[in-house]
Amino acid sequence: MARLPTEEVPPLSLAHGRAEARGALDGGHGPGAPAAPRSGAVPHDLRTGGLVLPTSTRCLVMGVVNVTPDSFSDGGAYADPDTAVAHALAIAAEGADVIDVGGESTRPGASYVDLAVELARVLPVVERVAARTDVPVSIDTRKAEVARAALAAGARLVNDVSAGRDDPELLAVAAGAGVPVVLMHMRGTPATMQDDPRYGDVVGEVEAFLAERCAAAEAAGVARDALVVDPGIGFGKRDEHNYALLAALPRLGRLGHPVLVGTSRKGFIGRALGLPMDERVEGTAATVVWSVERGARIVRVHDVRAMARVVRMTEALMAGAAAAGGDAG
Ligand code: HH2
Repeated sequence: MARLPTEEVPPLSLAHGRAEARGALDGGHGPGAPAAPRSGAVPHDLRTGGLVLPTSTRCLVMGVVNVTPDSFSDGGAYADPDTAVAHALAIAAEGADVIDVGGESTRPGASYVDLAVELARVLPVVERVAARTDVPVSIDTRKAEVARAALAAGARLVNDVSAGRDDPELLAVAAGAGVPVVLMHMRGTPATMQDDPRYGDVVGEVEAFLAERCAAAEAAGVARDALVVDPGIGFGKRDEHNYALLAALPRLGRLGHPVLVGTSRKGFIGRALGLPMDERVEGTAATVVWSVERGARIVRVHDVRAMARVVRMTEALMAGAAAAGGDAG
């Protein structure tokens, strides 16, 4: 791996206090240098509400809080607001850098959730979590009205799996609030996306889509350095498409924005290992190592404590390899 000149590598900065703080790699025993992604591309940081999310220097962990009865891996577990708030605070203590709250399942086959229902699910949770932790809350929604209300309630990022296509007003809402936006690739809608997805060149098509959605977001007033791109693992993709996109993360990083990867507990892991939903933590860990090493700057995960450690260890290995001058073999 080529080493970045030191002046191109900004110092590690913490956006906020963390229970499992990255704490200079255990009191200085680690290699101490920030990890350079394999692609060599250094994405920008994200700024929101006075916080700097240091996506130029490390991979952040986005912890999932699904306030839904039907999400694919944890549906119903946190549907009650008290349970959802407690879970959000628990994953903050486990090392989440961002808490992603969603009130609509986007699993394959999921149907549309009414605005009033989605608002009633997420708002009490966003409000209470934002009041009780400094860890920024992101709102996982396709609806401008939900984004607007969640931002007013204290959310500081918007995560839109439709990349601003389902409700074009969403991009203007994010622009007005001056918050980062995750733009994700999806083929079709959750209801139909797994109906025989086909691509001629999945990487080229996803890359072109993300570039076009970034341009659309900028045209709507979103700042360039507020954009995050996401290949949308499992969203209108066969396993071979997921693998091709995960192999192409360095190329997607060259779009110039932090790349978010959401593999956690997804079906392709279950199919690779022949394991059910509740036994996919090791498979998820493998995908997180892979993604971090190929430049992902946010991983969206359910198992925060374990994956925060996986990310930190992967970055320690990368920094150690860079300090040693690359491949030792
Ligand atoms: N995956 C899910 C939901 N939101 N957002 C981004 N940016 N990237 C992803 O890969 C992603 C996402 C699906 O996971 P989950 O939230 O656990 O399930 P459900 O959609 O069924 O609630």
